[in-house]
Amino acid sequence: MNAKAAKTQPSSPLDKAEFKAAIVKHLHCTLGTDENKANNHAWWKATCAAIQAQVLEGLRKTQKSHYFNDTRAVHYFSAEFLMGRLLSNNLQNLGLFDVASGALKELGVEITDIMEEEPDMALGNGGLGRLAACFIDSLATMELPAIGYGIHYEHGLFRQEIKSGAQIERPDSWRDYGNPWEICRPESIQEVPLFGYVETKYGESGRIQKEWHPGSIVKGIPWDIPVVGYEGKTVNVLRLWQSDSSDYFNWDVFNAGGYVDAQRENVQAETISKVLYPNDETEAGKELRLIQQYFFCSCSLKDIIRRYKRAHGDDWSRFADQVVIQLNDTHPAIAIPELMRILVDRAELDWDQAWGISTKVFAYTNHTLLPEALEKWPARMIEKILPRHLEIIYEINHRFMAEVDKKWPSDNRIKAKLSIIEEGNEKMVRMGHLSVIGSFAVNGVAEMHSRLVKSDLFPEFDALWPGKLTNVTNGITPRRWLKACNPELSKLIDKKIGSDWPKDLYKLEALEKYADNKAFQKQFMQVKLNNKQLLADEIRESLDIEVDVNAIFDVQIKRLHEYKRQHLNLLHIMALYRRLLENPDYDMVPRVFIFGAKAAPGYKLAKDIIYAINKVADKINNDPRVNNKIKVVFLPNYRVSLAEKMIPASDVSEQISTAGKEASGTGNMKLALNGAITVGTLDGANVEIAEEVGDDNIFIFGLTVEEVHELKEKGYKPYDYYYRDPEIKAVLDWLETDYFTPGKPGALVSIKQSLLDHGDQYMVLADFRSYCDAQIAIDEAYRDKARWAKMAIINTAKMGKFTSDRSIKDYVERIWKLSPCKIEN
Ligand code: 7GP
Repeated sequence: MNAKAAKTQPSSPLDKAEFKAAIVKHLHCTLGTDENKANNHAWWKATCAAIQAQVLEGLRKTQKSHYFNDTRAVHYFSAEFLMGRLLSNNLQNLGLFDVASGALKELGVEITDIMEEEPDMALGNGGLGRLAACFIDSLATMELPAIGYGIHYEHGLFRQEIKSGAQIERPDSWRDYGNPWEICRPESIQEVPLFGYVETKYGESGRIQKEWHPGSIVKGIPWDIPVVGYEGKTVNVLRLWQSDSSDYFNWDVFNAGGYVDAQRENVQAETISKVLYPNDETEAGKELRLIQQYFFCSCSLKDIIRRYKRAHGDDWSRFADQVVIQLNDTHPAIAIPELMRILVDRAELDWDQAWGISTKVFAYTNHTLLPEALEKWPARMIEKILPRHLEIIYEINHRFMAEVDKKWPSDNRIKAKLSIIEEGNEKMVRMGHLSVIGSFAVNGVAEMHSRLVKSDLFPEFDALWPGKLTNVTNGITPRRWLKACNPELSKLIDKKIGSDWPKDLYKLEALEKYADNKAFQKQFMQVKLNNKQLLADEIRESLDIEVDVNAIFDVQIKRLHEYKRQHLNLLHIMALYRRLLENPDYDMVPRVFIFGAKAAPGYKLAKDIIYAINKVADKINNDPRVNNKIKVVFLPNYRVSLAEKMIPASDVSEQISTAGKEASGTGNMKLALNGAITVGTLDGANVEIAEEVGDDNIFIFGLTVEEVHELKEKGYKPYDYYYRDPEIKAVLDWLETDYFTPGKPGALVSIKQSLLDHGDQYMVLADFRSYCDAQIAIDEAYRDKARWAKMAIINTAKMGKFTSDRSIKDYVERIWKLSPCKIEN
């Protein structure tokens, strides 16, 4: 190949001149505009198109290599993928960020400006969805054959506006002006049956045959988002299904006369993938949600089987060697009876053979112990939408009950407890039980959580199948959560210890020996200060609030939920405010309390807490007596791209859930990686973070899980704390006045009621004093600049364990048994 031909190879990394030419070409030929007319949006699109050309070449090679090597692959089934923006991440992973930014600069465009044009892909609620996004980044980086399967929601998580302090939900329209990263694949459309009835037939051999006559059929259209691994070798895909009406008319049902009624069950096909349910850790229980779950599982399974058959025809004996499916919580659990249906009714395998395959294919991750999040579907609803699946679930349960009977003969209590079917007024199907029974491995997401999954949630399952329940501690991708979001710190680290840490995060430990080094401390804290300045600018622009960058930036960012206890943070802020009013000389380091949180639209108290934070903020921020010692900032519309700005600028990371309630947390890892010090309970992955950084470099407070249990047993009485601690009483009573809501007394009273009259389920008052003490310790530590810098550096240095590459390595070695596949040119 001559030199010129080599240059035009789209897969060879572009230099600046070529990149410039590519952007201009796309401006002209893809967007039909030119350099003089283009606005930032057009520049953004042209830049994405220039990158996408490279990415697609990588994708083609990856798919070819996987096909020719006939690789075993993991299929990550998740109703949520919270991807955020892709431009900066793809550039970083391709090693093209500086080239692109230089090329754009020569064209008179700032890359940071056009990055702001990209809408977040907010196809998830919170932790579970973002974890899926970090995992597919790691899978591609580690050159592992993997596909993410999910739903192509037309509207992602709602956009949050704050009006007079209250949350308003607005539709999210991330695709209104097109998404430059996705490719539609009409050649891989699938059809999904719904409703109808099941016919029982008797075959020649006397074998009972079941035939499902669906009442309606919808179409699943796949959209592929390329997932670029770090250093750009493997490009996997995230395949998201969009629903549409099918061209297919169901004569079968029509002709069945009496069942013409089934036709009326028709859901509007397009509505299936219209919106993401905005509930985080609460089960929605809505028919459309079950249909969404079945829709994407059915499309994905058929897609997997189509690919398998291309290589192996009708020989099912190798299916479980080639395919492993990870269920991201129970949302995709309906895939278990769906695969059974395909194997038994369609492929005509006998039940035991089919079950043998199926239980080697599925593995299940549990993400929460909260009872309100454990999915249960009315049997009646499943029967209506998926009549054949209900039969299969009953059959699975019937055989499982026999196994239980062998282990615990004639023990009806245990049978009732373990059954997939919960008997009661209304028969319910427990998706968690179905998932445990249908999977070969079940994992929790942090050591402590997995221990509680075994001891509290599924103890009998653990006894029945020792070793099936296990732990894989969560992780985060350091490519997005340090390299891309904190370029200044990344460059400082590169200079100090070399640049291979993004693929081997334990390398950061080499920073530890500089933790006491004055010069390095100064550089490290200067980067923090610069990041704080950027966030301060953002706060001024979006809220017109001035914050002092020398104050402690104290950050709590996560979904709004009582168990996460944003209101504990708020009560402490009110207590500080009160101390300042009583004693203007009250000695404290100035602090900016920063919140970001969305509340589920139907979660009244969560919305009340947002309102309270905003009302308290208004008052404090405008009270001259506070003398700028406290500022309270609620940044609206918390999302991935906002997290990327807040995390590098944080000094203190609030991880203050009631012990035993936060399965893992992953924001805790992101903040510590960027040098924020955690104030936290011994909950979720905080426990492991404390182990890594050491007790001197974290502020732990509050009841332990055991103490929470004991206190519950003995009878927790929140009023005792109210009467015994005058500060608690004062701040709670304050909520009842109209001090923060002039003219509207009682507007904040629901918070007080939840903590006193409704029993303070999450033990906010029990932990209040110990939390205040931890905050005083933070204040003291911050005054000692060298001590604080050292703590911050050690936090960054000790986050090696929390790379999602380590989580994926654990999954691969212990559950998935995958091997990497080198990508050939
Ligand atoms: C979250 C957990 O609350 C969080 O602790 C964990 O870090 C994260 O999953 C990833 O494992 N759970 C959810 O986001 C969720 O929606 C309900 O759980 C099924």
